[in-house]
Amino acid sequence: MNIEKLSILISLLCLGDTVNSNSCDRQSGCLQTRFYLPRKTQTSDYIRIKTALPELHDFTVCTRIKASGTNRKIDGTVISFAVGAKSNRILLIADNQNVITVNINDQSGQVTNIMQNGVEYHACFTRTIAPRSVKWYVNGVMKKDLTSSYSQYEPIPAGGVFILGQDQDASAGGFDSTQAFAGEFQNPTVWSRALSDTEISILSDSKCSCIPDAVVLEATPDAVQLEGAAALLLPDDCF
Ligand SMILES: [Ca+2]
Repeated sequence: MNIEKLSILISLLCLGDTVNSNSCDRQSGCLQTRFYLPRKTQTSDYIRIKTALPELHDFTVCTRIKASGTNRKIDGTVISFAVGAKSNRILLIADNQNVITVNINDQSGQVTNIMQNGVEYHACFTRTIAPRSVKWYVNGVMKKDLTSSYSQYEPIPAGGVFILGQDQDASAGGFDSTQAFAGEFQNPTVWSRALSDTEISILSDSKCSCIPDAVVLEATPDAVQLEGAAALLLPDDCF
């Protein structure tokens, strides 16, 4: 383990509380959350996170996903964030041709999909405006630099509708059953800054690790609206 990683881990230890072993869970950004969408081709099933996001310049989006589709690779919409008339402000979607698209402000970057159905992955992407950068990570490792895929790096406006499991073609609607996602999400989180490679590696290494600095969206029970057959599951044990 390198020194930077060790120092971040030490700063995140939940010291000083011997009464409640779950004290870390109450810290912003540390709650373990887990959701399940059972059906692949239903537009009625999704998870909406009602938190109003601030205007985003730099940001990071991470989630654990374990898809239960029938293709070899995962397909469907992981995250869809619409603001106003633009429904692809932030969109993470896998198609059935082994391509994952990372849409930011209606512009798309594409990566080859290495994520198989039935296997759990930690997936993240980061965006910074100055310098311009978009990076795609799987299981704590940067897999593709998507910076040149985007010709404009404008802020993402505040507000919006954040949904897991369906692709919005209109605000909170316009879903397409072929773009639905079936499977599990854990710890979906948005930060208003780009996490470092080391921080993303720490998040991937353990479900119970957390990077609370600059969290602007997380799936706390009060923020989550379950639609259709979407279900809240008990979190996995930490590893
Ligand atoms: Ca669509």
